[in-house]
Amino acid sequence: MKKIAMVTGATSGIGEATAHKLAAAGYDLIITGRRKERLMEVTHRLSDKYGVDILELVFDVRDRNEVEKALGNLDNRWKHIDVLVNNAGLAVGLDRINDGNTDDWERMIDTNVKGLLYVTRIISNYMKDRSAGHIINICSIAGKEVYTGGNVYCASKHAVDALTRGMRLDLLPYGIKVSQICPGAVETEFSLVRFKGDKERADAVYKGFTPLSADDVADAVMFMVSAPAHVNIADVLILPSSQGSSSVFEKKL
Ligand code: NDP
Ligand code: 8X3
Repeated sequence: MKKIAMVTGATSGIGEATAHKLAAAGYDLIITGRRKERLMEVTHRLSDKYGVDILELVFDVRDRNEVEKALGNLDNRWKHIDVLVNNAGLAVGLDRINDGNTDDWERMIDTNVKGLLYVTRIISNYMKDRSAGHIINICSIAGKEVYTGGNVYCASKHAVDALTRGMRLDLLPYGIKVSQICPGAVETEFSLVRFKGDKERADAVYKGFTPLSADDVADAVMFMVSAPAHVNIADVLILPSSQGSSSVFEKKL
């Protein structure tokens, strides 16, 4: 029987690259995101190229009712999820705490923490029923360190780091592996979202060094899912060679 992987936030960046590599490895896919057209494009591209079956589910991970409606009644064929990649997430703003925009804070906490929880609660029960599965959370170096202006984004990713470890303990008796990947700077739509469409500011983030690509992170996902059953690659910090910490870069400008 073919394996099934579910990737949240597969309309761009790391999620899209991960969906691509999983499809290339023969996984049937459940892909999710809010932008339906983008999801359809990904589906067409991957099913044409790799002949895999793809179920695309359009929902906002922040909306518990939408998540439950989309995932709560999957048919038996699609419930058989072997791998869940909790990738959907974002940073909004880089303001110091005193200047922080409370709407931005809520978007980050609701997406990165509560959204991940809503999805995980449902899918982990499908995995529990089969006593098998692998959940990979896309955390961040921001889940290990903090940087100026990173305050709430870093807190949300520190929460993901704590949840990964907590989930690993909780799901251990059910044979479910839980891992996380903590990337440094990856050139995706991440900074465009963080700076609310300001392309110049977003592009400047990646000037003067070679950032990670979404494919680099997807390769780490594939490394994790390809490990033998008795091996859990639990936590991977992956940085561009020119990045020393969350805020220290060797740039040639
Ligand atoms: P992108 O902006 O390219 O992709 C983000 C994905 O998340 C999109 O597919 C988006 O889909 C989805 N998403 C965002 N909000 C929601 C929501 N409310 N409901 C459903 N889906 C949502 O950024 P990246 O690929 O870089 O980000 C992926 C993950 O990697 C995030 O968790 C991010 O925090 C993390 N990360 C990124 C790093 C970087 O430097 N780029 C470094 C470390 C971690 P849509 O808009 O269609 O809903
Ligand atoms: C994204 C990386 O350093 O911008 O998680 O927070 S960082």
